[in-house]
Amino acid sequence: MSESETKPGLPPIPEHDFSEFGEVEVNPLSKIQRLTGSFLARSWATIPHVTHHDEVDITEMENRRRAYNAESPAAKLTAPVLLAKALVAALKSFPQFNASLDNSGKALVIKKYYHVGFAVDTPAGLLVPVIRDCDKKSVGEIASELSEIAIKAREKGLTMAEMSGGCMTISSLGHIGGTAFTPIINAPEVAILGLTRTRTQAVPGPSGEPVWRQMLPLSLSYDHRVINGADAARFTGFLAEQIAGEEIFQ
Ligand code: CAO
Repeated sequence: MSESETKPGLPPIPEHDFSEFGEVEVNPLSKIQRLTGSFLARSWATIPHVTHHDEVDITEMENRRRAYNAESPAAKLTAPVLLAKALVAALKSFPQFNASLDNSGKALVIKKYYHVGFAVDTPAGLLVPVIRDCDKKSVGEIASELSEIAIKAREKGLTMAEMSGGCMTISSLGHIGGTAFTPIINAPEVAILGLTRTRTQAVPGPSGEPVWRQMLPLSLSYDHRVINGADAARFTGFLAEQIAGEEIFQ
């Protein structure tokens, strides 16, 4: 199938000479943009995606995070790192998320390891380093590793080995903005967790009075061949419980 064709049976997108309409500049895509683009297009075209949106109260998590960072400034904790810890607990409780379809598409391979991918925005394009064995690492260790590998991704790029073997990916736009998005599943994984910017919102308190809480929006895209909507709603509810607790700081 050539670049200008879509799927078999569909007409190709017509080729245009945009200079007929006005001045243009043509910049070649980077190698990473072309490679990542082909993987994203493959996932989007072959996996039936559904995105479940939710928001979780991270007020207590933020208080604990600030206290942790004040005490241990060397390994600065950010929301995605703590979400990785909550994610590991969720993957243990919902094994269908820690899975991949086998090559025949007729069996589900459940993983007994917990490797988390993090989408990193680099000048050359999107890269997804994988942090291995997040169940065996402390939040401090995950924070240091993410910071180091994100710098390496931006300055030198990553090897395929550093981007392979992930169980599920976290894609965080929280430091930039947004309220929700549809992250594309990083196949052969079956789900991806998107984060956007935390916002302070009034929610009903114990007696119905408004109280101000910090709410983190979650956008969970999942492969509907493997995961049902009810599983996704339970999964983000479980993440909310984990985030409210202290265990994610271990
Ligand atoms: N709401 C508000 N602020 C947030 C936040 C959130 N949900 N998440 C992080 N932040 C803050 C951090 O606390 C930090 O603030 P301070 O510097 O004041 O302490 C700031 O944003 C910058 O964070 P960071 O980017 O240095 O670190 P991170 O752990 O939040 O994210 C990384 C690391 C590598 C995930 C991120 O830098 C990145 O590259 N994200 C892009 C992912 C992407 O492009 N996804 C889209 C894929 S689809 O095209």
